[in-house]
Amino acid sequence: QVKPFPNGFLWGASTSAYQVEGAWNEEGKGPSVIDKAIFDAELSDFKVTSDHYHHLEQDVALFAELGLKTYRFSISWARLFPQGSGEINPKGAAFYQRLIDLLYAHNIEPLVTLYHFDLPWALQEKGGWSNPETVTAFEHYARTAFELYGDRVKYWLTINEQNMMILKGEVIGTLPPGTADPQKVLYQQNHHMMLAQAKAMIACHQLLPNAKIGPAPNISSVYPASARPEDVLAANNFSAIRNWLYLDLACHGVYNAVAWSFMKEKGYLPCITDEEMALLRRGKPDFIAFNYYASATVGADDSAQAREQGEPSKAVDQQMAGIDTSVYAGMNNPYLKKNQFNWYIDPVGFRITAREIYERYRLPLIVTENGLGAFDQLEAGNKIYDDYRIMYLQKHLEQLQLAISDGVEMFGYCPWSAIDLVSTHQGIGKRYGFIYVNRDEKDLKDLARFKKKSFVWYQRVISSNGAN
Ligand code: BGP
Repeated sequence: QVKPFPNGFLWGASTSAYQVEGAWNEEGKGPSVIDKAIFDAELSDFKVTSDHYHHLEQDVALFAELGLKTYRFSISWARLFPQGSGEINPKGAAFYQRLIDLLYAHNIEPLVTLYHFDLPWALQEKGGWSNPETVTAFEHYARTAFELYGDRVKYWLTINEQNMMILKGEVIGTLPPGTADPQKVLYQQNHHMMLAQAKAMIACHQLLPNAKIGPAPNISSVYPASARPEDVLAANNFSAIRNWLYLDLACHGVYNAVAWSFMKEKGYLPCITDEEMALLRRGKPDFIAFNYYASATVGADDSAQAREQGEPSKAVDQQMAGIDTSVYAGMNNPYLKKNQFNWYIDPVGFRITAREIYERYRLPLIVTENGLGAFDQLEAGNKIYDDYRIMYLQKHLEQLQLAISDGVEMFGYCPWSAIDLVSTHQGIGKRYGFIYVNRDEKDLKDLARFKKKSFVWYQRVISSNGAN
Protein backbone atom coordinates (compact mmCIF):
# COMPACT_ATOMS: atom_id res chain seq x y z
CA GLN A 1 0.00 0.00 0.00
CA VAL A 2 1.35 3.41 -0.99
CA LYS A 3 1.78 5.72 1.99
CA PRO A 4 1.32 9.50 1.69
CA PHE A 5 4.29 11.80 2.19
CA PRO A 6 4.64 12.49 5.93
CA ASN A 7 3.22 15.67 7.43
CA GLY A 8 5.80 18.40 7.63
CA PHE A 9 7.76 16.85 4.76
CA LEU A 10 10.42 19.34 3.68
CA TRP A 11 9.63 20.08 0.05
CA GLY A 12 12.62 22.06 -1.14
CA ALA A 13 15.05 22.93 -3.89
CA SER A 14 18.81 23.39 -4.01
CA THR A 15 21.59 25.63 -5.27
CA SER A 16 25.25 26.18 -4.47
CA ALA A 17 27.03 29.48 -3.92
CA TYR A 18 29.54 29.49 -6.76
CA GLN A 19 27.00 28.26 -9.30
CA VAL A 20 24.25 30.78 -8.53
CA GLU A 21 25.56 33.86 -6.73
CA GLY A 22 27.91 35.58 -9.15
CA ALA A 23 29.55 38.66 -7.52
CA TRP A 24 32.69 36.54 -7.58
CA ASN A 25 34.98 39.33 -6.41
CA GLU A 26 32.56 41.76 -4.81
CA GLU A 27 32.22 43.08 -1.27
CA GLY A 28 35.36 41.47 0.03
CA LYS A 29 34.93 37.93 -1.31
CA GLY A 30 38.23 36.10 -1.73
CA PRO A 31 38.93 33.86 -4.72
CA SER A 32 38.13 30.15 -4.55
CA VAL A 33 39.55 27.22 -6.49
CA ILE A 34 36.68 27.71 -8.93
CA ASP A 35 37.76 31.29 -9.71
CA LYS A 36 41.24 30.05 -10.58
CA ALA A 37 40.24 26.94 -12.53
CA ILE A 38 40.26 26.88 -16.31
CA PHE A 39 36.99 25.83 -17.89
CA ASP A 40 35.88 25.43 -21.50
CA ALA A 41 36.27 28.88 -23.08
CA GLU A 42 33.02 28.49 -25.06
CA LEU A 43 31.00 28.13 -21.89
CA SER A 44 29.91 30.52 -19.19
CA ASP A 45 32.38 31.17 -16.39
CA PHE A 46 31.42 31.59 -12.72
CA LYS A 47 31.78 35.34 -12.44
CA VAL A 48 28.15 36.40 -12.83
CA THR A 49 26.26 33.08 -13.10
CA SER A 50 22.60 33.85 -12.23
CA ASP A 51 23.58 36.96 -10.27
CA HIS A 52 21.56 35.75 -7.30
CA TYR A 53 23.74 37.98 -5.12
CA HIS A 54 22.03 41.02 -6.64
CA HIS A 55 18.59 39.41 -7.07
CA LEU A 56 18.16 38.09 -3.55
CA GLU A 57 14.75 39.59 -2.68
CA GLN A 58 13.28 38.69 -6.06
CA ASP A 59 14.59 35.13 -5.97
CA VAL A 60 13.44 34.38 -2.45
CA ALA A 61 10.00 35.84 -3.28
CA LEU A 62 9.84 33.40 -6.21
CA PHE A 63 10.89 30.51 -3.94
CA ALA A 64 8.08 31.50 -1.60
CA GLU A 65 5.61 31.61 -4.49
CA LEU A 66 6.79 28.15 -5.48
CA GLY A 67 5.80 27.11 -1.97
CA LEU A 68 9.20 25.85 -0.81
CA LYS A 69 9.28 24.61 2.76
CA THR A 70 13.05 24.52 2.68
CA TYR A 71 15.79 26.04 0.55
CA ARG A 72 19.17 24.37 0.33
CA PHE A 73 22.02 26.77 -0.40
CA SER A 74 25.71 26.81 0.38
CA ILE A 75 27.81 29.43 2.08
CA SER A 76 30.81 30.50 0.05
CA TRP A 77 33.65 29.84 2.48
CA ALA A 78 35.77 32.49 0.68
CA ARG A 79 32.99 35.08 1.01
CA LEU A 80 32.99 34.61 4.78
CA PHE A 81 36.74 34.14 5.10
CA PRO A 82 38.54 35.60 2.06
CA GLN A 83 41.76 33.93 3.21
CA GLY A 84 40.05 30.70 4.30
CA SER A 85 40.69 31.57 7.96
CA GLY A 86 41.70 34.62 9.96
CA GLU A 87 39.75 37.83 9.36
CA ILE A 88 36.05 37.49 8.71
CA ASN A 89 34.50 39.54 5.88
CA PRO A 90 31.57 41.41 7.50
CA LYS A 91 29.81 42.05 4.19
CA GLY A 92 29.94 38.37 3.34
CA ALA A 93 28.53 37.49 6.75
CA ALA A 94 25.78 40.08 6.29
CA PHE A 95 24.80 38.65 2.88
CA TYR A 96 23.92 35.24 4.34
CA GLN A 97 22.22 36.89 7.31
CA ARG A 98 20.02 38.77 4.86
CA LEU A 99 19.26 35.59 2.93
CA ILE A 100 18.33 33.72 6.11
CA ASP A 101 16.16 36.65 7.29
CA LEU A 102 14.34 36.67 3.96
CA LEU A 103 13.77 32.93 4.11
CA TYR A 104 12.39 33.28 7.62
CA ALA A 105 10.09 36.08 6.59
CA HIS A 106 8.66 33.65 4.01
CA ASN A 107 8.53 30.64 6.37
CA ILE A 108 11.18 28.77 4.43
CA GLU A 109 13.53 26.60 6.50
CA PRO A 110 17.17 27.18 5.51
CA LEU A 111 19.23 24.04 4.80
CA VAL A 112 22.84 25.16 4.71
CA THR A 113 25.77 23.40 3.03
CA LEU A 114 29.06 24.51 4.54
CA TYR A 115 31.24 23.52 1.61
CA HIS A 116 30.20 22.89 -1.98
CA PHE A 117 33.35 22.48 -4.15
CA ASP A 118 34.60 26.10 -3.71
CA LEU A 119 37.64 25.83 -1.43
CA PRO A 120 39.21 29.25 -0.72
CA TRP A 121 42.18 29.73 -3.02
CA ALA A 122 44.36 30.93 -0.15
CA LEU A 123 44.05 27.44 1.40
CA GLN A 124 44.61 25.68 -1.91
CA GLU A 125 47.86 27.61 -2.33
CA LYS A 126 49.04 26.10 0.94
CA GLY A 127 48.27 22.56 -0.19
CA GLY A 128 44.49 22.53 0.12
CA TRP A 129 43.08 19.32 1.52
CA SER A 130 46.53 17.72 1.49
CA ASN A 131 47.50 20.10 4.27
CA PRO A 132 46.08 19.26 7.73
CA GLU A 133 45.82 23.03 8.39
CA THR A 134 42.81 23.02 6.09
CA VAL A 135 41.08 20.74 8.60
CA THR A 136 41.64 23.34 11.32
CA ALA A 137 40.49 26.13 9.00
CA PHE A 138 37.30 24.24 8.17
CA GLU A 139 36.50 23.66 11.82
CA HIS A 140 36.98 27.36 12.54
CA TYR A 141 34.84 28.34 9.55
CA ALA A 142 32.10 25.87 10.57
CA ARG A 143 32.10 27.12 14.18
CA THR A 144 31.84 30.69 12.94
CA ALA A 145 28.87 29.80 10.73
CA PHE A 146 27.18 28.02 13.65
CA GLU A 147 27.72 31.07 15.85
CA LEU A 148 26.53 33.53 13.21
CA TYR A 149 23.47 31.68 11.95
CA GLY A 150 22.73 28.94 14.48
CA ASP A 151 19.81 30.80 16.02
CA ARG A 152 17.92 30.51 12.71
CA VAL A 153 19.43 27.50 10.95
CA LYS A 154 18.40 24.09 12.23
CA TYR A 155 19.64 21.91 9.34
CA TRP A 156 23.29 21.83 8.31
CA LEU A 157 25.18 19.87 5.67
CA THR A 158 28.93 19.41 5.99
CA ILE A 159 30.50 18.74 2.58
CA ASN A 160 28.73 18.34 -0.74
CA GLU A 161 29.63 15.23 -2.74
CA GLN A 162 32.93 14.54 -1.06
CA ASN A 163 32.95 11.19 -2.86
CA MET A 164 32.74 12.87 -6.27
CA MET A 165 35.59 15.21 -5.35
CA ILE A 166 37.72 12.11 -4.71
CA LEU A 167 36.44 9.90 -7.51
CA LYS A 168 36.66 12.66 -10.10
CA GLY A 169 39.48 14.56 -8.45
CA GLU A 170 40.78 16.24 -11.58
CA VAL A 171 37.32 17.29 -12.78
CA ILE A 172 35.59 18.70 -9.69
CA GLY A 173 38.06 18.09 -6.89
CA THR A 174 40.92 20.20 -5.65
CA LEU A 175 43.74 18.15 -7.14
CA PRO A 176 46.19 20.38 -9.00
CA PRO A 177 46.56 19.20 -12.63
CA GLY A 178 49.61 17.03 -13.16
CA THR A 179 49.87 15.90 -9.52
CA ALA A 180 52.09 12.84 -9.19
CA ASP A 181 50.40 9.73 -7.76
CA PRO A 182 46.96 11.43 -7.85
CA GLN A 183 44.93 8.62 -6.28
CA LYS A 184 47.17 8.40 -3.24
CA VAL A 185 46.96 12.16 -2.80
CA LEU A 186 43.18 12.08 -3.17
CA TYR A 187 42.68 9.39 -0.53
CA GLN A 188 44.81 11.40 1.87
CA GLN A 189 42.68 14.46 1.09
CA ASN A 190 39.61 12.34 1.67
CA HIS A 191 40.86 11.39 5.12
CA HIS A 192 41.44 15.05 5.97
CA MET A 193 37.96 15.99 4.75
CA MET A 194 36.53 13.22 6.95
CA LEU A 195 38.35 14.67 9.97
CA ALA A 196 37.09 18.15 9.07
CA GLN A 197 33.56 16.82 8.81
CA ALA A 198 33.78 14.98 12.14
CA LYS A 199 35.06 18.13 13.85
CA ALA A 200 32.21 20.16 12.35
CA MET A 201 29.61 17.62 13.51
CA ILE A 202 31.05 17.59 17.03
CA ALA A 203 31.16 21.41 17.13
CA CYS A 204 27.60 21.66 15.86
CA HIS A 205 26.32 19.38 18.61
CA GLN A 206 28.26 21.32 21.25
CA LEU A 207 27.19 24.77 20.12
CA LEU A 208 23.70 24.09 18.82
CA PRO A 209 21.99 21.31 20.77
CA ASN A 210 18.78 21.66 18.75
CA ALA A 211 20.41 21.70 15.33
CA LYS A 212 20.89 18.71 13.07
CA ILE A 213 23.84 18.03 10.80
CA GLY A 214 24.74 15.43 8.21
CA PRO A 215 26.94 14.61 5.22
CA ALA A 216 25.76 15.07 1.62
CA PRO A 217 27.44 12.55 -0.68
CA ASN A 218 26.24 11.49 -4.12
CA ILE A 219 24.93 7.95 -3.68
CA SER A 220 23.92 5.62 -6.52
CA SER A 221 23.00 1.99 -6.56
CA VAL A 222 25.55 -0.02 -8.47
CA TYR A 223 24.23 -2.76 -10.74
CA PRO A 224 26.32 -5.66 -12.02
CA ALA A 225 26.48 -5.76 -15.82
CA SER A 226 25.39 -9.42 -15.72
CA ALA A 227 24.71 -12.29 -13.30
CA ARG A 228 28.28 -13.48 -13.79
CA PRO A 229 29.75 -13.69 -10.27
CA GLU A 230 32.82 -11.65 -11.27
CA ASP A 231 30.53 -8.83 -12.41
CA VAL A 232 28.52 -8.99 -9.19
CA LEU A 233 31.76 -8.85 -7.24
CA ALA A 234 32.89 -5.82 -9.29
CA ALA A 235 29.59 -4.06 -8.55
CA ASN A 236 29.96 -4.90 -4.88
CA ASN A 237 33.53 -3.56 -4.84
CA PHE A 238 32.57 -0.40 -6.67
CA SER A 239 29.70 0.32 -4.31
CA ALA A 240 32.02 -0.11 -1.31
CA ILE A 241 34.46 2.38 -2.83
CA ARG A 242 32.00 4.81 -4.42
CA ASN A 243 29.27 4.90 -1.78
CA TRP A 244 29.89 3.19 1.54
CA LEU A 245 33.48 4.33 2.13
CA TYR A 246 32.15 7.85 2.74
CA LEU A 247 29.05 7.01 4.72
CA ASP A 248 30.70 4.28 6.83
CA LEU A 249 33.30 6.83 7.90
CA ALA A 250 30.73 9.56 8.47
CA CYS A 251 28.29 7.39 10.43
CA HIS A 252 30.46 4.77 12.14
CA GLY A 253 34.01 6.15 11.94
CA VAL A 254 35.33 3.04 10.18
CA TYR A 255 36.93 2.28 6.84
CA ASN A 256 34.96 -0.61 5.37
CA ALA A 257 36.97 -3.77 4.72
CA VAL A 258 36.52 -3.78 0.94
CA ALA A 259 37.53 -0.15 0.46
CA TRP A 260 40.45 -0.62 2.85
CA SER A 261 41.85 -3.62 1.01
CA PHE A 262 41.34 -1.83 -2.32
CA MET A 263 43.36 1.17 -1.08
CA LYS A 264 46.00 -1.12 0.41
CA GLU A 265 46.39 -3.19 -2.73
CA LYS A 266 46.71 -0.07 -4.88
CA GLY A 267 49.11 1.71 -2.53
CA TYR A 268 46.56 4.47 -1.76
CA LEU A 269 46.39 4.05 2.03
CA PRO A 270 46.39 7.43 3.79
CA CYS A 271 48.44 8.21 6.91
CA ILE A 272 46.10 7.72 9.85
CA THR A 273 46.56 7.94 13.61
CA ASP A 274 44.59 6.21 16.38
CA GLU A 275 43.52 9.62 17.68
CA GLU A 276 42.08 10.46 14.28
CA MET A 277 40.10 7.24 14.15
CA ALA A 278 38.77 7.98 17.66
CA LEU A 279 37.71 11.42 16.44
CA LEU A 280 35.92 9.88 13.45
CA ARG A 281 34.02 7.58 15.79
CA ARG A 282 32.94 10.54 17.94
CA GLY A 283 31.59 12.71 15.13
CA LYS A 284 28.09 11.43 14.39
CA PRO A 285 25.53 12.74 11.90
CA ASP A 286 21.87 13.19 12.81
CA PHE A 287 20.69 12.37 9.31
CA ILE A 288 22.04 11.50 5.88
CA ALA A 289 21.51 13.81 2.92
CA PHE A 290 22.20 12.37 -0.50
CA ASN A 291 22.25 13.48 -4.11
CA TYR A 292 20.92 11.08 -6.73
CA TYR A 293 20.90 11.50 -10.50
CA ALA A 294 21.34 7.96 -11.85
CA SER A 295 22.44 4.44 -11.02
CA ALA A 296 25.77 3.04 -12.15
CA THR A 297 26.39 -0.27 -13.94
CA VAL A 298 29.76 -1.97 -13.76
CA GLY A 299 31.39 -5.25 -14.73
CA ALA A 300 34.65 -6.94 -13.87
CA ASP A 301 37.35 -5.48 -16.00
CA ASP A 302 38.11 -8.89 -17.53
CA SER A 303 34.49 -9.75 -18.22
CA ALA A 304 34.10 -10.89 -21.81
CA GLN A 305 30.38 -11.31 -21.34
CA ALA A 306 29.99 -7.80 -20.02
CA ARG A 307 32.01 -6.45 -22.91
CA GLU A 308 29.63 -8.12 -25.32
CA GLN A 309 26.75 -6.34 -23.64
CA GLY A 310 28.34 -2.97 -23.96
CA GLU A 311 31.63 -1.26 -24.50
CA PRO A 312 33.41 -0.24 -21.31
CA SER A 313 31.70 3.08 -21.21
CA LYS A 314 34.25 5.68 -20.18
CA ALA A 315 33.39 7.51 -23.38
CA VAL A 316 29.67 6.81 -23.23
CA ASP A 317 28.55 6.85 -19.62
CA GLN A 318 29.26 10.38 -18.41
CA GLN A 319 28.55 9.36 -14.83
CA MET A 320 31.67 7.20 -14.85
CA ALA A 321 33.93 9.63 -16.68
CA GLY A 322 37.06 10.45 -14.77
CA ILE A 323 36.60 7.64 -12.25
CA ASP A 324 39.54 5.30 -11.65
CA THR A 325 38.34 2.18 -13.43
CA SER A 326 41.22 -0.10 -12.56
CA VAL A 327 39.13 -2.77 -10.83
CA TYR A 328 35.85 -2.48 -12.66
CA ALA A 329 34.58 -1.09 -15.94
CA GLY A 330 31.63 1.24 -16.37
CA MET A 331 29.12 -0.51 -18.59
CA ASN A 332 26.15 0.55 -20.61
CA ASN A 333 22.79 -0.38 -19.20
CA PRO A 334 20.53 -1.38 -22.08
CA TYR A 335 17.42 -1.13 -19.90
CA LEU A 336 17.74 2.59 -19.24
CA LYS A 337 17.26 5.71 -21.34
CA LYS A 338 19.68 8.63 -21.26
CA ASN A 339 19.18 12.38 -21.12
CA GLN A 340 20.62 14.94 -23.56
CA PHE A 341 23.91 14.82 -21.69
CA ASN A 342 24.22 11.02 -21.75
CA TRP A 343 23.27 10.59 -18.11
CA TYR A 344 21.10 7.57 -17.41
CA ILE A 345 17.58 8.08 -16.14
CA ASP A 346 16.65 5.50 -13.51
CA PRO A 347 13.75 6.31 -11.16
CA VAL A 348 13.52 2.75 -9.79
CA GLY A 349 17.21 3.02 -8.94
CA PHE A 350 16.26 5.98 -6.75
CA ARG A 351 14.01 3.75 -4.63
CA ILE A 352 16.70 1.07 -4.47
CA THR A 353 19.33 3.64 -3.45
CA ALA A 354 17.14 5.08 -0.68
CA ARG A 355 16.45 1.59 0.67
CA GLU A 356 20.13 0.62 0.60
CA ILE A 357 21.18 3.74 2.53
CA TYR A 358 18.42 3.42 5.10
CA GLU A 359 18.98 -0.29 5.71
CA ARG A 360 22.70 0.23 6.19
CA TYR A 361 22.57 3.22 8.57
CA ARG A 362 19.02 3.55 9.97
CA LEU A 363 19.18 7.33 9.98
CA PRO A 364 16.55 9.73 8.61
CA LEU A 365 17.22 10.66 4.98
CA ILE A 366 16.77 13.78 2.90
CA VAL A 367 17.38 14.08 -0.83
CA THR A 368 19.49 17.16 -1.50
CA GLU A 369 19.79 16.85 -5.29
CA ASN A 370 17.88 15.11 -8.05
CA GLY A 371 16.98 16.59 -11.39
CA LEU A 372 17.32 16.82 -15.12
CA GLY A 373 19.78 19.01 -17.01
CA ALA A 374 18.46 20.12 -20.39
CA PHE A 375 18.81 22.79 -23.08
CA ASP A 376 15.54 24.58 -22.22
CA GLN A 377 14.07 26.84 -24.90
CA LEU A 378 12.57 30.23 -24.21
CA GLU A 379 9.40 30.39 -26.32
CA ALA A 380 7.13 33.28 -27.26
CA GLY A 381 5.64 35.09 -24.27
CA ASN A 382 8.64 34.06 -22.12
CA LYS A 383 7.30 30.53 -21.69
CA ILE A 384 9.41 27.44 -21.06
CA TYR A 385 7.67 24.12 -21.68
CA ASP A 386 9.93 21.73 -19.78
CA ASP A 387 7.62 18.72 -19.79
CA TYR A 388 10.65 16.40 -19.92
CA ARG A 389 11.74 17.76 -16.52
CA ILE A 390 8.28 17.33 -15.04
CA MET A 391 8.27 13.75 -16.29
CA TYR A 392 11.69 13.06 -14.76
CA LEU A 393 10.78 14.55 -11.40
CA GLN A 394 7.35 12.96 -11.30
CA LYS A 395 8.77 9.49 -11.91
CA HIS A 396 11.42 9.99 -9.24
CA LEU A 397 8.83 11.25 -6.77
CA GLU A 398 6.67 8.17 -7.38
CA GLN A 399 9.64 6.01 -6.50
CA LEU A 400 10.46 8.15 -3.48
CA GLN A 401 6.95 7.64 -2.21
CA LEU A 402 7.33 3.90 -2.74
CA ALA A 403 10.59 4.01 -0.76
CA ILE A 404 8.69 5.77 2.05
CA SER A 405 6.03 3.07 1.81
CA ASP A 406 8.81 0.46 2.09
CA GLY A 407 9.60 2.00 5.49
CA VAL A 408 12.41 4.37 4.61
CA GLU A 409 12.39 7.39 6.93
CA MET A 410 12.56 10.30 4.48
CA PHE A 411 12.02 13.85 5.68
CA GLY A 412 12.61 15.98 2.61
CA TYR A 413 13.22 16.27 -1.10
CA CYS A 414 15.24 19.08 -2.69
CA PRO A 415 15.55 18.83 -6.46
CA TRP A 416 18.45 20.44 -8.27
CA SER A 417 17.94 23.29 -8.86
CA ALA A 418 15.69 25.99 -7.42
CA ILE A 419 16.68 28.37 -10.22
CA ASP A 420 18.86 28.04 -13.33
CA LEU A 421 22.56 28.23 -12.55
CA VAL A 422 25.86 27.35 -14.15
CA SER A 423 26.58 23.63 -14.35
CA THR A 424 29.79 22.31 -12.79
CA HIS A 425 31.51 22.14 -16.17
CA GLN A 426 28.83 22.32 -18.85
CA GLY A 427 27.81 25.99 -18.76
CA ILE A 428 24.50 27.78 -18.20
CA GLY A 429 22.98 26.06 -21.25
CA LYS A 430 22.60 22.91 -19.16
CA ARG A 431 19.67 24.08 -17.08
CA TYR A 432 18.02 22.40 -14.11
CA GLY A 433 15.91 25.13 -12.51
CA PHE A 434 12.20 25.70 -11.93
CA ILE A 435 12.96 29.34 -12.72
CA TYR A 436 14.53 30.35 -16.02
CA VAL A 437 17.31 32.95 -15.99
CA ASN A 438 17.45 34.94 -19.20
CA ARG A 439 21.05 34.76 -20.33
CA ASP A 440 23.26 32.72 -22.66
CA GLU A 441 26.74 31.36 -22.20
CA LYS A 442 28.42 34.64 -23.07
CA ASP A 443 25.57 37.14 -23.47
CA LEU A 444 24.25 38.18 -20.06
CA LYS A 445 21.08 39.76 -21.58
CA ASP A 446 18.82 41.09 -18.81
CA LEU A 447 19.04 38.16 -16.37
CA ALA A 448 15.25 38.32 -16.04
CA ARG A 449 13.52 35.48 -14.20
CA PHE A 450 10.70 33.47 -15.83
CA LYS A 451 8.68 30.66 -14.30
CA LYS A 452 8.93 27.41 -16.23
CA LYS A 453 6.08 24.97 -16.67
CA SER A 454 7.77 22.80 -14.03
CA PHE A 455 7.41 25.69 -11.57
CA VAL A 456 3.63 25.45 -11.73
CA TRP A 457 3.80 21.66 -11.56
CA TYR A 458 6.05 21.67 -8.45
CA GLN A 459 3.89 24.34 -6.82
CA ARG A 460 0.97 21.91 -7.06
CA VAL A 461 3.07 18.99 -5.79
CA ILE A 462 4.02 20.99 -2.72
CA SER A 463 0.58 22.42 -1.99
CA SER A 464 -0.94 18.93 -2.19
CA ASN A 465 1.90 17.37 -0.14
CA GLY A 466 2.94 15.19 -3.04
CA ALA A 467 -0.46 14.16 -4.38
CA ASN A 468 0.12 16.04 -7.71
C1 BGP B 1 26.23 17.59 -8.49
C2 BGP B 1 26.70 18.85 -7.84
C3 BGP B 1 26.01 20.09 -8.27
C4 BGP B 1 25.44 20.08 -9.65
C5 BGP B 1 24.87 18.77 -10.11
C6 BGP B 1 24.62 18.67 -11.59
O1 BGP B 1 27.34 16.78 -8.68
O2 BGP B 1 26.61 18.74 -6.44
O3 BGP B 1 26.84 21.16 -7.95
O4 BGP B 1 25.90 20.96 -10.55
O5 BGP B 1 25.67 17.68 -9.74
O6 BGP B 1 25.81 18.44 -12.25
P1 BGP B 1 26.26 19.22 -13.53
O7 BGP B 1 26.22 20.67 -13.18
O8 BGP B 1 27.62 18.74 -13.82
O9 BGP B 1 25.27 18.86 -14.58
